[in-house]
Amino acid sequence: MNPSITMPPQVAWASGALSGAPLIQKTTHLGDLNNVFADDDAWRCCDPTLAVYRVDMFDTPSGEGELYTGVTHLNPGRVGNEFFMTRGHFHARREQGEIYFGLRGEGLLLLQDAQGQTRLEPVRPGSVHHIAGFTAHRLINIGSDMLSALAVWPSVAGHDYTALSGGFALRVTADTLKLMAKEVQNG
Ligand code: PAN
Ligand code: ZN
Repeated sequence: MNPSITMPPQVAWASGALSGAPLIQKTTHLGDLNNVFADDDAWRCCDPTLAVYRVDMFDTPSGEGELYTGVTHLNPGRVGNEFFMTRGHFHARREQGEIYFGLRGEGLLLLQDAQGQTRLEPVRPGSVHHIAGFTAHRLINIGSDMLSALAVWPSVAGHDYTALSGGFALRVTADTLKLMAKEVQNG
């Protein structure tokens, strides 16, 4: 009997481009990110039609046990002193985790647990990030090029954007990077 062969879809590791299967794409513009950046005056002065990030997802089945695969492409930029970032969320089903893989660019993954404790992981090509359940997550682009990261998550996880609509407990600006550099120097 001949083996049945199916060609899988592809991710181009260097760019994060997805191909070979139907996609769902969603672009988030600055105008969509009301109350996300700390400096509201700076946000109001920005062009609301400017694209901040785009998520490309394979259009795969949803339901218990199914996984989604998507790539976030986050543009470089700032609102005031704060770097461009995704809105960030807890999963609606809090126990559901997720894996991120850095593909290109230079960024940070901001993680915040249910008690409000935060930590940062550098996102670079090849980095692997295990986002445990009950952990809010946000990507931040601290470089001057596009940041792209691949994500795989349970389709049932859902997104809760309201729990942290008042903001994450940590904001990342150029000053934060200086402090981080000092910390690395001091070991
Ligand atoms: C990612 C995020 C993506 C966009 O696919 O949804 O980076 O970020 P926001 O959803 O916070 O706007 C993911 O974490 N999915 O669960
Ligand atoms: Zn998520």
